[in-house]
Formats: sequence, structure tokens, C-alpha cells
Amino acid sequence: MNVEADHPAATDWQARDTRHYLHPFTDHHDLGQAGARIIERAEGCYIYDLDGHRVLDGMSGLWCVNLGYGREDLVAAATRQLSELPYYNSFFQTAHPPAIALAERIAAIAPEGFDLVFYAGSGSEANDTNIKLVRRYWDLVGRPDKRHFISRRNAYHGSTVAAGSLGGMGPMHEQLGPMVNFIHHVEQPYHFGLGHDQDPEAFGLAQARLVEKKILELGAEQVAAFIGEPVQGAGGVIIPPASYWPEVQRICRKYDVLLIADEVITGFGRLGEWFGCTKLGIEPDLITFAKGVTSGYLPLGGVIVGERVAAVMRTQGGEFAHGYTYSGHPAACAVALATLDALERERVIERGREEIAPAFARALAGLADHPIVGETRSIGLMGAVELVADKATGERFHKDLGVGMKCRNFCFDNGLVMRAVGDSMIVAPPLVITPAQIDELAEKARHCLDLTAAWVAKNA
Ligand code: PXG
Repeated sequence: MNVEADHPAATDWQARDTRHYLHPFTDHHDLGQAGARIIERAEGCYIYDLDGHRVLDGMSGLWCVNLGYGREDLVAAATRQLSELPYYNSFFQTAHPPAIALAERIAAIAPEGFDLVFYAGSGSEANDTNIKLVRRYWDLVGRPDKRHFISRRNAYHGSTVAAGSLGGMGPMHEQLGPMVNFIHHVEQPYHFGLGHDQDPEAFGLAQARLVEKKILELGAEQVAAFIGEPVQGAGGVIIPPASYWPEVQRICRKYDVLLIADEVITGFGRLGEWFGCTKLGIEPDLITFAKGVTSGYLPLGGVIVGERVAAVMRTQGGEFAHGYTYSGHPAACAVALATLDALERERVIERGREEIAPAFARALAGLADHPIVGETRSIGLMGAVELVADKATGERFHKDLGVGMKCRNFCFDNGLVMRAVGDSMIVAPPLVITPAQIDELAEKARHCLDLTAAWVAKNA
């Protein structure tokens, strides 16, 4: 909902906001016209704006508030730790209990062979770390020519210079370009967008083989690693056909290319297992995490290092010349420990897998008959609804119409956060969402699809 123009508190915050706050990923001309939606508080799966309008948060903040808002256990963990030891670092042979306990805990839940954790403050920093770890690894094993990385178009790996280069987001590349020059992109396994007239499994194999083609083009002796999100999130919840990952895995093994699974969104339960890679049959060498590890309550990211790289770093690594002031921040680690406690104690991941994700899948599938919907899909608790001009052919609306953004605004105004990636509407609710709230999500989504269709009929 848009805050009322005549509400002094809201307009005051909006005016102060546009005067002083440079927002991430925001067009400031548009922001100046409309004013920001200012969120004041939140509880459970709902956020509340300054006027007290209640909005069901179908995006878990930004794919992170997996346990929902208002968790006193997470707040208490942070408060206790801030009183006891608000800060100390782990540089130069020091450490503190929360960082150690969390690394041990992550190693216990991570896939077999992942025993070593590096901390960063965010997913972007974690992926920058991956680049350095991979290069260090190949140097140490005497193959310094392996320096190139392969990623995918429309991937999201963060927004620092290196992580933004790893990602395949067109606008980021256009604004900064030329980006880091040892990163190369291949096309993504986006079946609806790029190959919906093809058999999905054949399409998946063909997209995986683009990785092989790129390795051969660069020369396998030059290629250090391939990075991918098990399921692309920011790119529009792109679920690869089942054939895709096993083939990518086979290709990486064949050419001795390390595999990095960026699990910033898929890690810590979103796909119904602790990590997405076990669900999709990926056996990576490095795993990126962030977001859900603290349920978004405090910033924390990192890399879980598989045994191949870990063994070399432990025995031959010398000093790893890399680290951040907030690597392993005590309060963030304490909140992460409390998050993992809650996920286990409340059986959130099991319940998500057995009860909530099936209800979510049914709810999204129930929108597939809508006249402007070309496809719905979901995996675990992330899903997408593709908006189309022609249901039969899958033809898209003209880009300039901004139909996705229109739909997103109808949703916000009607009490639902659903994000637009172009004309793909995406949802990823907190893992603790209830079946009744999933019904509410679906009802609101359908109503807003109706509003969008009516708007299109008038404006297209
Ligand atoms: N990897 C993945 C897979 C991500 O989704 C990052 C890395 C970077 O994390 P940090 O903590 O540096 O932001 C992300 C972040 C969106 C959106 O529009 C998604 C993210 C961030 C901002 C916006 O969906 N994901």
C-alpha cells in the first residue's frame, strides 16, 4: 500500500528519505516521484507500514527472514552476545567461542566432506572469497594457469565488483563494464524463457553442455571453477530441468574444474533440505552461504570449504591474505547458532518439506489457469508465476508496458509482497508460513493478477 499523501508522519519520512538516502537498486527519479514505502515494524510473516497497513511478506525480506519476524530467541541471543563480547576478530591467531561453535555446527549439517568454514559479512563478500580461495588452491597445487571462472547469464552472485562480475545481470555489467576480465558467462537453463518449445530434459542437457563448450573454448588448463546457484533466485526462480546439474557435475569432473554452489538463497532449508546441492544431486567443492543462516536478523555470510580445497589450505596454504573486519562477528554468529537451534527444535525444514512446500506448490499451480499466466513453478519454498500476453504461445507483454512491476505494485497495495523480475512474479515466503497464510497468499495473488489483467486490457 502506498502511504497516504496527507499522512504527515509518512510524508515526512519520505521527504527525509529522498533527501538523504541513496538506496540500493533503486531509480531515484522514480523514488522522488512516488516516495518510498516505509516499513516500520514486522511480526511473524507480516510487515507493517507507517499507517499500520499489514502486508504478507511473500519474499522473506530479501529471501532471508526464514524464521519470520519478531523472534525473541534470536533477539536474546544477539543481546546476550553483545553484552558478553560485542566484538573481537579472528585475525592473526585469535578466535572466540561463537565463531568456533558456529563453524563446528555448520560442518555438522553440511554435506559430507565439508568441515571448514570461512566467514564474511555478506554473500557478495563470500563470493569474492571464493575467487581468492580457488586461485590460491590452483597456485598451491602447481597449476597457476587455471585462473578463469565460468558463470551464467542472469545469475546473481552479489554486487561488489568481483561478485557482480561473477553474476550475469545485464544492467550491472552495462553500468560498470568492463567487469573483471577472467569471468565468462554461458546461457542459463531457463526452460520457460529460452526453450519452452523443447523437451525440458533435452533442453537441460543442451544448456549444461554450453559449460563444456566454454571450457573447451578457454582451454581446460585455464579454467579454475564454475559457479552456479542450484536454483537461480534473483534471476526469477529458475529451476533447472533434472538433467542439468548431473551433466554440469560430470563436465566439471571431466575437465578438473572446481564447482562452487552459491547457496545464499537455497542454503539452510529453503528447498526442504539443509542445502540445495544435496536435493539437486550436486557435489560441489565450495558452498557460499549468507541470508538464512541468521534468518536475516544480522549480516553474516561465508564459504564452506570442501575437503579438496581445505586439505591444501590447511597444510600448504601459508597465510591466506584475505579477511574482513566483521569476519565471524560474535553477535552474528550467536544469532546464527540460535537460528540453527530453532530450525532443528521446531523441525522447520522437515515441516517445510512435508507439509508447507506441497501446499505452496498447490497454491501456485492453482494460479496456472489465469488468463495472463503462462507458467507457474516452484521448488521447496521458492516459486514463480510467468505473466504472458498470449497464454497459448507464451508470448510476452511488450517490455515497455512494465506489466510485472504493475502487478508487483497491485500486490503491495493489496497486502502482499511478491517481487517482479521483468514479467516473472516471484515468491519465497518465510519457511514458517502456515497453510492458512499460503491460502491468503494465493487469494491475494489471484486478485492482483485480475487487477493486472484489467489494467492490461485498458492500456496495452
Ligand atoms: N548469491 C546469491 C545467490 C544471492 O541471491 C548474493 C549472492 C549476494 O549476497 P549479499 O548478502 O551480498 O547481498 C545473493 C543476494 C533480488 C536480490 O533482487 C537478491 C539478492 C540480493 C539483493 C536483491 O532478488 N541476493
